Amino acid sequence: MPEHKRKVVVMIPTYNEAENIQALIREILALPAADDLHVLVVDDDSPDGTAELVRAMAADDPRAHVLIRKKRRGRGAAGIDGFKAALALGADLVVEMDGDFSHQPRFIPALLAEMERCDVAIGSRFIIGAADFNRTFGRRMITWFVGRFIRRRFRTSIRDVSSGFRCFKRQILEKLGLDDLVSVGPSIVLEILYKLILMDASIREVPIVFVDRRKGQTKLSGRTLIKTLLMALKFRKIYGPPPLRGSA
Ligand SMILES: Nc1nc2c(ncn2[C@@H]2O[C@H](COP(=O)(O)OP(=O)(O)O)[C@@H](O)[C@H]2O)c(=O)[nH]1
Ligand SMILES: [Mg+2]
Repeated sequence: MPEHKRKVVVMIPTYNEAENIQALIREILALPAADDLHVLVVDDDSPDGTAELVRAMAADDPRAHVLIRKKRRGRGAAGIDGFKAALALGADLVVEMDGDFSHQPRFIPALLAEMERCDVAIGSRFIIGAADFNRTFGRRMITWFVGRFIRRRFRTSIRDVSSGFRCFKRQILEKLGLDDLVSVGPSIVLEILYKLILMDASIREVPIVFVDRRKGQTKLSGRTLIKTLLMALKFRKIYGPPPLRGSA
């Protein structure tokens, strides 16, 4: 057992999650945890008032925080600002997750427990004990094909390469070079994974059950998906090729 309570910041990028966010924060902050749990919502000035709802909670609970970004919108840019803000809050561990209940708070304790053994724990849909539920068949197929393609390209045996439900050690985020990341959109998830592979970070997967978003709508359009894949093709050029699997 660590002597001091680890400070854990759960970082949630949001765009129009007013229908989900308050219930989600309440569930996270009610988790039984030996750690000092905080939630940081990174909202891109959502027109539906997501940020105001979080601000109201933050006024009553010092463990709830909100960062409002008024500049360029984007899941990636928000994530980068969110990681930096989480480090500034003094986080020992940073969890990233979606704000729509697809990533269920009940899996956070398993991610945190795994951090005794790794630098990064990924909430995975594709290992024993996990499941990818309630999405359309088409969406599941896309995730599967993208995963197959990315695994080869990144030369990794990680099963769920596109999971955005992950926990990071502070030290690994500090080493990652957050200022140099190029993704503005959802390709950030893949870009960070690629950099972790190049850094030879120790990564472990923890089974989760992924469910469809509870309320509201996805922001991932077909166009964004294609843009994300095209970005993923560039990482080898930008950062160099991945090490051969099994090499020392
Ligand atoms: N800050 C911010 N968050 C975003 C943006 N786009 C999506 N998100 C959030 O990223 C998470 C995943 O997005 P979602 O639309 O559910 O994508 P999907 O799960 O791939 O269908 C959710 O919490 C969204 O609110 C954005 O442009 N800015
Ligand atoms: Mg979602």
